[in-house]
Amino acid sequence: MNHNPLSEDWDALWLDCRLATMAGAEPYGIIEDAALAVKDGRIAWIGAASDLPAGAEDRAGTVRRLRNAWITPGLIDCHTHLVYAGNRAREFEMRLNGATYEEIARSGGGILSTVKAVRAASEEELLVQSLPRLQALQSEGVTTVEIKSGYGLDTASELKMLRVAQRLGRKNPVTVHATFLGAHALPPEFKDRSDAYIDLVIEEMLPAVTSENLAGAVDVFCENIAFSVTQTERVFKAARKIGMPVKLHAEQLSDQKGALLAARYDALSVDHVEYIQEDGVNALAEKGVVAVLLPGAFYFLHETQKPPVEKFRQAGVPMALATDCNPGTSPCTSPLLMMNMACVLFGLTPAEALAGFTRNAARALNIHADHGSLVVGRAADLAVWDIDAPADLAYRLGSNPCRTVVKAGEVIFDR
Ligand code: DI6
Ligand code: FE
Repeated sequence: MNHNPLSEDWDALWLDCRLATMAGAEPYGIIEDAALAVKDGRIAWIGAASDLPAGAEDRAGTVRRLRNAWITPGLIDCHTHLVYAGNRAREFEMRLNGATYEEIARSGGGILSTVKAVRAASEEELLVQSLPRLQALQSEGVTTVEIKSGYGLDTASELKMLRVAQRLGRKNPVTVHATFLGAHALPPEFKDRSDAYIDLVIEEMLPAVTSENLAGAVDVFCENIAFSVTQTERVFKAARKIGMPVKLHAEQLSDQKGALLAARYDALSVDHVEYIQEDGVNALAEKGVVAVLLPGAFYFLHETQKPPVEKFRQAGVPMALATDCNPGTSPCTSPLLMMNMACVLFGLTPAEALAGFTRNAARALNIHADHGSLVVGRAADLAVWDIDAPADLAYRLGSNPCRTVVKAGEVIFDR
């Protein structure tokens, strides 16, 4: 790496590299023997090195030669619950020793055990416990992450979770998109009173979240073990009233027709969607709603119903991927493993898997005008990989070939 203090045109020039731009018609948008220049956190030049203007190296403050490494857009994890306290390894062990969900729930396990731990934790403790999960994502090239609330289930605890999510974004070189998921589960104090809890979500939690500007979207778990389509629509109506976009945990365990509702409310995404039917797929296609596939939960729960990938392809529904990092059904902080599972379990191609963590994940967060593909003028969020081809990223099991991560033009780690 050379540093030319005199030159001010570009902040950095990356040479001897290959680019998977994830832009254009080609699956990867590959540029071989490439060069990429960065200025003020944005991509200033991109293309074949042979097309660089004369004296390009003198125009760059820093020149980095990558010895033919690959550069992709920084990865975007568009669906996580990574802020939480405690863990659920004990119930995992109970399950593998034959305990039923009921026995686990009766012994205090399940989602409500995480709720109890989150309510008991201070904001600092939540931050300390969540930071390593964020850093693990960053070590695999993640530069943008979505983080949901949903383990507080009372106003103070939901706000606490979202403040932690926002602080993680301020204190670390990663962009955090926080999502309010108050309607994630029914808290014990509202047992058998789910409509009253939705009243609390709409009348108290949502106004408190928006008054502190703690979230940019609203999500609901629409499922027979969570909230109905009618209850979901009440939350969506409240979100629409204040101009907040919506997302939906939909059709994870059954076909509740949540995707139809989400499409009617122009949702950014519907997530899980293993049980979505033709009507739901067509509704998503009509409105350009992204289907976020979450292979981690499918695998961890030993599910058998797969999302209709071929129907999504034929209908032109963009497919994103995410870790769904959460202590109960997807204790995972590896986008690379998710890419592999999406290919092996769901039949995505490696190119679709990488698009799932780049341009389509960007679309699921409505940031695709600026992120998720390498195009001049867009954010210089980059991941540098020691791989032979982009397909390596979904091919490998358990190794991490990420060499360097760049956030807004700044190298945030370099192996
Ligand atoms: N679907 C899931 O799989 C997780 N939440 C959701 O809406 C489960 C969260 C947990 O078990 O802690
Ligand atoms: Fe989730």
